[in-house]
Amino acid sequence: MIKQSVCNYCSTGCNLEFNVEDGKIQKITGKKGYPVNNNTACIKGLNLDKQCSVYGKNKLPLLRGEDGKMHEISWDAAFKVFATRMKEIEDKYGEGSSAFISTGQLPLEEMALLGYIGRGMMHMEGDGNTRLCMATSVVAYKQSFGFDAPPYTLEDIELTDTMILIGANPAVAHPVIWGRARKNKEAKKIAIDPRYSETAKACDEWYGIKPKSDLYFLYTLANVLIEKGYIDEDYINNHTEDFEGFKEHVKKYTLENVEEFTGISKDRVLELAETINNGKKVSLWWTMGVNQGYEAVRTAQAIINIAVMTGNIGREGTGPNSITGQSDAMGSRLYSNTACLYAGRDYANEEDRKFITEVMNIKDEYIPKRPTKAYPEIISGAINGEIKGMWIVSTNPADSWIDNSSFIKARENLDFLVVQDLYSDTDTAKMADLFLPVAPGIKKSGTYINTERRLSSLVPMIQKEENELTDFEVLHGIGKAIGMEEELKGWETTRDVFYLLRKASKGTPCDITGVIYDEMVKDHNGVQWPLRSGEKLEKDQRRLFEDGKFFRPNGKMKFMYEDVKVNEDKQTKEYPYVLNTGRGTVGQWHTQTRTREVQIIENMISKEPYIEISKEIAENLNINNGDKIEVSSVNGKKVEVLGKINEGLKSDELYGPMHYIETNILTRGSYDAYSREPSYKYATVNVKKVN
Ligand SMILES: Nc1nc2c(c(=O)[nH]1)N[C@H]1C(S)=C(S)[C@@H](COP(=O)(O)OP(=O)(O)OC[C@H]3O[C@@H](n4cnc5c(=O)[nH]c(N)nc54)[C@H](O)[C@@H]3O)O[C@H]1N2
Ligand SMILES: Nc1nc2c(c(=O)[nH]1)N[C@H]1C(S)=C(S)[C@@H](COP(=O)(O)OP(=O)(O)OC[C@H]3O[C@@H](n4cnc5c(=O)[nH]c(N)nc54)[C@H](O)[C@@H]3O)O[C@H]1N2
Ligand code: SF4
Ligand SMILES: [Mo]
Repeated sequence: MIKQSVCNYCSTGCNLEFNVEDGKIQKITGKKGYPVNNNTACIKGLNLDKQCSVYGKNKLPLLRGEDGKMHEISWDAAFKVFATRMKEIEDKYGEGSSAFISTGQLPLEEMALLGYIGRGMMHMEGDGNTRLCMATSVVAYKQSFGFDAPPYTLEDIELTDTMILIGANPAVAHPVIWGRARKNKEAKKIAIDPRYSETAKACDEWYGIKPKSDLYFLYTLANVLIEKGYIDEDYINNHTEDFEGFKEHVKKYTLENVEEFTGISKDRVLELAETINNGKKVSLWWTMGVNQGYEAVRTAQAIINIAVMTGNIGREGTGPNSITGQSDAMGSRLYSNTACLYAGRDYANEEDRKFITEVMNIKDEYIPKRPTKAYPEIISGAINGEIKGMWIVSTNPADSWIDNSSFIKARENLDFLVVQDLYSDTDTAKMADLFLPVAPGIKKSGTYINTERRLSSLVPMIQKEENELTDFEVLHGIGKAIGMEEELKGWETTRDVFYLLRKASKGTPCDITGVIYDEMVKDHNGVQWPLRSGEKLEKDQRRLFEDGKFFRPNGKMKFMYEDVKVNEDKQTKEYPYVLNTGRGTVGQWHTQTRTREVQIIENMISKEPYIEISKEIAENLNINNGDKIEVSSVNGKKVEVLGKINEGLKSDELYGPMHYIETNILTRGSYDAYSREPSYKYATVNVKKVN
């Protein structure tokens, strides 16, 4: 039997066809005709059948006993322990003394239920690993457009004539999207990245910018575009606010200083300005090289400003386009009840609260009064004793958190740590007091929203085994154990929750009241939000702002800007190099808990942790490719890893793939002021050859 479902790795949201016979997945292929990935898929999606096939065999929860070891207990006992211990913590330390940390990797129905139980019923703080990833784009779009609204449709990649990629490496991180870009042979492709990345190599031009100098560069570029009159005055006059302020602001970012600050010569800035002006359909795409920085929101907004003032928005092949990361990053940021009230609503808005109580049948006392503490504040709260209970759902902060030794410190001060994961042997799960095992995506149902706002359906491919529960079922078990059975009426199935969320979206920019699940999402081509009640789904590709109306009260986009800040982490004699970090290979997914199950990926990658060093560092320190090196960081930690020479790195640059725990031992805890997203891609370090 052939069944269709969405891949639950990255935010591309490829749909796959699973050939299932005798309760086993025999073959996986890209779904033909699906608007995202027509027939294609990457190595991760094609090996989705390998989930929990080697690891993750335990189906019953584990509780740490007095002997310090983990012991199997029944699900009922586990739910009881959860409820009792969390209640004890609230009684002893007060409201807000426990927190959950969740993910952009669960379907939105599970996220919504987690938000209801955690934030609503249990009064926890609750944030997601999306804070490590998309928070910058969320804040940038919200301030500029009035809503967290990425404007594009993926077809814009094929329609654009000028594609500018800023801090994005889709050749590795979004291979199917990159495959579509490569097909657009006419488009001029430009990569702005300190590294000569896989994507930069495949582009027509590479701007090897100094790390974290993008804001200076973009303001200078904007200044040149304005001075040369390469702007769309009609668009600016009719659809934007405070362009004059922005124009004044960027005047001080002159070509004279640009090379010193950014490493890019003034001629090349001029060249880029000409390219933008010559393009009829210019699109600017950004990912983590922008989002993970100490002035990231303003950098993302500088990209937005350039696209809008040149009239490159709301038309085919244009846009200031943030690409998301995790499979449901978009769903979790809008529908999880963590960053905002359901459907992008506001906790502080009385009308929004009232509407949610009515349509979702949630009592007002179960709607939080304010947004949560952000992830960094949850971790620092645990370190300083404010947070005593923690529930980690589908993320692995022991590896992925910035300066990750601070997570160990946080853990040491917790009274109770619960980890809910596929695997009991992740670095985080190994520290848990209570471990809740769950079924992998191939055994459950729900809805994901991909990078271009498309809803698609996760469909169970194979049956669960005895005692195996999905996250949805675990959440229900917890809800009942805390005495909220009555409140969960109407939330029985993922389908129930989807329809609650659909109702909650009414009248918002992400309105999905017109979505009919079985006619549009499941076994179909998916739907991009919005689709309002009564609207027909006429096109597979829909972009926002075609009418020039934005979501701010006056309908206009607002230019957001601020002075460039000095990077506090300066290169010194002691720490003369810069550690950049990010994805390593197409096959490796984050902290590798899942992709380690796929033998062909394992055969291709380095099992031993490594950090790449520049040719110059290697020569100066007499390091050969594959030698052991010690890397020490400004954060006071050091690691021993293999040193791999990468000629595409700047002379003072190192690159640490995030897939190995060692990389985040070295990163330095600094954050963007507005989004609180960690600045993962810059820490000063030193290197030594280990003899
Ligand atoms: N194979 C694979 N694919 C993935 C993932 C995975 O783990 N494995 N993860 C998914 C997730 S959650 C995400 S968020 C995406 C991330 O997707 P990307 O953001 O594309 O990936 P990264 O490698 O984190 O970073 C992109 C680039 O930013 C550059 N960069 C670093 N500092 C700067 C800077 O100061 N300025 C500029 N302009 N560039 C800079 C880096 O050199 C790097 O090439 O990938 C998704 N896809
Ligand atoms: N240095 C550096 N660090 C980074 C980054 C970087 O660029 N550089 N990028 C950051 C970014 S963008 C991201 S998104 C984060 C990602 O960081 P993490 O979220 O920590 O990475 P994952 O390995 O995807 O962790 C997901 C966990 O959920 C489990 N899991 C999978 N499916 C399910 C499920 O259905 N239910 C449950 N309950 N569990 C499940 C997996 O086994 C795994 O343990 O890392 C961040 N860290
Ligand atoms: S590109 Fe992303 S969504 Fe598509 S198959 Fe690969 S991991 Fe899955
Ligand atoms: Mo991410």
